[in-house]
Amino acid sequence: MKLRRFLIGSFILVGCAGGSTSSTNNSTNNSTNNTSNGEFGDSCTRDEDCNSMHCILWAADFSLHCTDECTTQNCPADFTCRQSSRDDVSLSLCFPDESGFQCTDCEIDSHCGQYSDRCVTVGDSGVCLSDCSIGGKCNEGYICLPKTSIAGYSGNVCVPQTGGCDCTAGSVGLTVSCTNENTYGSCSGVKQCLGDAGWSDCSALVPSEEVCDGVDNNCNGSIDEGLIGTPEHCEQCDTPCSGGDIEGSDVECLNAQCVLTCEDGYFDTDGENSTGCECEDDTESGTTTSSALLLGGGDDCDFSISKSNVKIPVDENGYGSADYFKFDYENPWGITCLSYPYATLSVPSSGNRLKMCAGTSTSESSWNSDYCVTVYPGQTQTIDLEPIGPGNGDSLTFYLKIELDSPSTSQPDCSSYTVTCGDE
Ligand SMILES: [Ca+2]
Ligand SMILES: [Ca+2]
Ligand SMILES: [Ca+2]
Ligand SMILES: [Ca+2]
Repeated sequence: MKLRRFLIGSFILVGCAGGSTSSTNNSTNNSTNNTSNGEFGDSCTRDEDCNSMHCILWAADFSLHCTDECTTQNCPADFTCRQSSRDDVSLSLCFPDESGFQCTDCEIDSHCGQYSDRCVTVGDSGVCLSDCSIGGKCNEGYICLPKTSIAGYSGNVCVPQTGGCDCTAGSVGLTVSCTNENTYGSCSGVKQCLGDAGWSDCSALVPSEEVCDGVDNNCNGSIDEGLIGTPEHCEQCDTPCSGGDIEGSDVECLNAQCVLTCEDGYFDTDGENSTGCECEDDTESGTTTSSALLLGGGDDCDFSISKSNVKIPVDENGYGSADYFKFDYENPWGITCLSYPYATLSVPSSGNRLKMCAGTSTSESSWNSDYCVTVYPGQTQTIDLEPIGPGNGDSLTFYLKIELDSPSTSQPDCSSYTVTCGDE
């Protein structure tokens, strides 16, 4: 009974049209496909998915497919024209020959699925038998006979030729529906009477945990549910999204496409998912004047301090923050030393156009715009900073800000520039 109620529950959830399913072992293979053009045999989830407006449950793969209306036995091979429901005789549809219920135990009609199968007393107990009111067509081993169901319905149903659903020496070849059930689900199939040897094994799948393999392993009507479309099975089974295990990188699968996202401070500058967000911005240079990296200081002529391995990464989604540096300058006592502090920026030819400005206050708004340079890729530019009066021992702290000159037109880049401060 568990299978029947599960079938009915599933059917109501998806809300499709009614009718009686029947199918043989191999009946659906030729007609089933995974594309969804709404044609006969195409997968569907609701009536509106089908050109015919009829989406029904097929027992063989326990999933929903489009079918067609019929009036006589003019359905494709391995399909039978049956009434669509027990209560509505006006609509007939093509159902797979194997219903999933034939000769299974029942007490009431609804135990025999959502369509037109009936629960009929055969021998001492109730069994499900398929409706054959249209053209009297039954599977091999069955004959279409008038019967009255337990509920009192009178009509033609497919009755085993041997008179019962039991497997006896006289009913060799009788095929009945069967299920394999376990904690993972319930799969339906058929078994055949082998005579004295009893029933064959049930042809149904043994339900198992759903794995990504194109098969409905747990027979719940969905193939690879919860797996296809994940980063491990993004476009199809076993096509994992790469790069997610790289520091600063995350990947997700959106619409069957691997999408790489970078954490703050990381950039995908090569556009390759497999390398993740391979470009990490330096963190030492500071992002404001007050957090500026101290390059060092000089209290004598002709000093020079350089800092390389600093960068402003750019990728398709954005760019790193501006870099701030500072250095201390003290004019020596000797009046022969000319105080000409400077700052130099060198941009590699593969880099973006950068801008460097300098000032002597932590308040950028007070900086003199004369102390700015724009540096093109492959070039070096110098700012000659404010001289300090000779020989008086004054000292100053210079601040430097380096940023993209044109963020909107900058190209993906992870190259490092070099900044130098000193006195000539
Ligand atoms: Ca499944
Ligand atoms: Ca599967
Ligand atoms: Ca990358
Ligand atoms: Ca930086």
